[in-house]
Order: sequence, then structure tokens, then C-alpha cells
Amino acid sequence: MAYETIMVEVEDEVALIRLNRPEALNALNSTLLTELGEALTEADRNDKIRCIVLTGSEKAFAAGADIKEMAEKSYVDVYTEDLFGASIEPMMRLRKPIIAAVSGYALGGGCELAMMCDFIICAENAKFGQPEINLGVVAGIGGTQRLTRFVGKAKAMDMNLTGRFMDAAEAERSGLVSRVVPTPKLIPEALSAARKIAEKSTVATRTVKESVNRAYETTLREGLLFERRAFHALFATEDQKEGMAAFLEKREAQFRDR
Ligand code: CO8
Repeated sequence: MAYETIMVEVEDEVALIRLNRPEALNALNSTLLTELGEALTEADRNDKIRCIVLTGSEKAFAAGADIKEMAEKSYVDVYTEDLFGASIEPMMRLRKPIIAAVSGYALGGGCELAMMCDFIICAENAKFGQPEINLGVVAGIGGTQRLTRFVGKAKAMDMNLTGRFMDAAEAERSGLVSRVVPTPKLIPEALSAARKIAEKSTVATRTVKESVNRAYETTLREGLLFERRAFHALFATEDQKEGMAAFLEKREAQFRDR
């Protein structure tokens, strides 16, 4: 499908979705959010895609929601249209693993979009921030919630109250990102991680996603029970038989998502 504000390439069962509004540092306007939602929904439906990488440009993953587009809106406007509520639904519904590959600015909605992915790999030039405070507002899709769970209260308060940016080294130290790589290696590293995930059983990778996300939504006791039942349930799959047989026979497993 041809898009105006994103680019989608599929290779080796991995979809690479690139935000593409260079004139506005990939600011998330309504066209981009609609197109991104469509691309994610399509990727989730397409059997030839097993993992997704979401990225931007070298200068910006995304510099936040499009300020020009929302500056004149009233409370009644944003409340009535539930601004950004519906546009993030496709990401929330996504069952396939998705990696954010962040280079440059990931600010406001850009940082929040990256945090909605399953994990973040970033380049050495990455800068994360929730600078909404400078605009007289607050984060709208997770900057006070997901960020607090990822980096703790002290840093989340600091970033949301002062609007300061966090560099790649601090982001890795704080648990916001899983890996930092030299900027030119960002896409190869993210694609290589995605291909590794694509080789696994889809039933198992989806179960990992559900189980890890459960850790953020429930008590430890309930989460552990969920995980154990998920572990038990995977013994009903052919992929469990194949995975364990392959180990014992000292060969590569051939998963069939069954
Ligand atoms: N919205 C609209 N346009 C933007 C945005 C943005 N968020 N960010 C940058 N641009 C535009 C600039 O206006 C400029 O356009 P023009 O050349 O036409 O004036 C162009 O991109 C290049 O930007 P700069 O000239 O400012 O580039 P610099 O390298 O000097 O600075 C910065 C880069 C530091 C990233 C700077 O552009 C900046 O501070 N941007 C705004 C960052 C920000 O405040 N983000 C938060 C936005 S609010 C938000 O995200 C609320 C989240 C709610 C949920 C979102 C759900 C998706």
C-alpha cells in the first residue's frame, strides 16, 4: 500500500515501518497516525510478517505530536474527538512483536510511541524526553505512566517536570532501552533482532508478549500464575514438541506455528 507519511518494507518476514515526515522531524499528525495504524493492522494480519521494526530518520524517531495541528484546539474539541485515544488502538491491539529503533529525538508522543513497542534499541545519538510541560500541557499517552514504570519515579518526575532530555547512555542505565548501538548500526541491529524473533514459534512469541505485559498490569502472584499457566498451555503445541526434540537431536528447530 502507498502511504504519504510512512514507508513500509517487508523482507525476511520482518516489516520495517519508517516514519517519514522529515520536514517536521516526524511529528505525529493525524495522517501519520492513521497510516501507522493501518500499517500495523495490516502487518498483524499478514502471515508473511512475523516481527515488526518501527523507526524514524537519523535525526528524529519522532519529535512528538504535531504541535501545529493541535495548537488551536479547545478542550471540547480534544475531549469530543478523544485526541490520540483511537489512534493508538492498533498499537495496543498488536499481537506480533514490535521493536522501536530510535535514532535522534524521541520526544513527547515520540517517546511514548517508542515505549508502546515491546522494547527499544537506540542509537548513540538518541534523545528521549517528555517536554510537554514546556507547552503548558502534560504527556498524553503514557509519558507519566509507562515512563514511571520503566525508569522509576525520580527520573520520570524529573523528565516530566523539567522537560529535560535523556541521552542514550542514561536511557540504557535507567532501563528505558535494551541496547545502545553506534548510530549507523541501528537498523542492522534492530533487523537482526527482529529476524531472530521471526525464527521462533509465533505462538510462543505472542505468549511472551502477553506474559511480560501482564507484569505491568497485575500483582506478582497473579502474574506468576498467568506465566505458569501460559507455560503449561504451550505443551499443547507442536512447536513445543519440535523445539524440545530439536534440542535433544542437536539440530535447529523448525517451528510451524502450530
Ligand atoms: N510538531 C510540529 N512540528 C514540529 C515538531 C512538533 N512536535 N517538532 C519539530 N517540528 C518542526 C519545526 O516546527 C520545524 O519546522 P519549520 O522548519 O517549518 O519551522 C522543523 O520541525 C524542524 O524543527 P526545528 O527547527 O525546531 O529543529 P531543531 O533541530 O532546532 O530542534 C527539537 C529540534 C528540539 C526536536 C525541536 O524541534 C522541538 O523542541 N520540537 C518540539 C518537541 C516537543 O515539544 N514535543 C512534544 C509535543 S506535544 C506531544 O507530543 C503530546 C503527546 C500526546 C500524545 C501523542 C500521541 C501520538
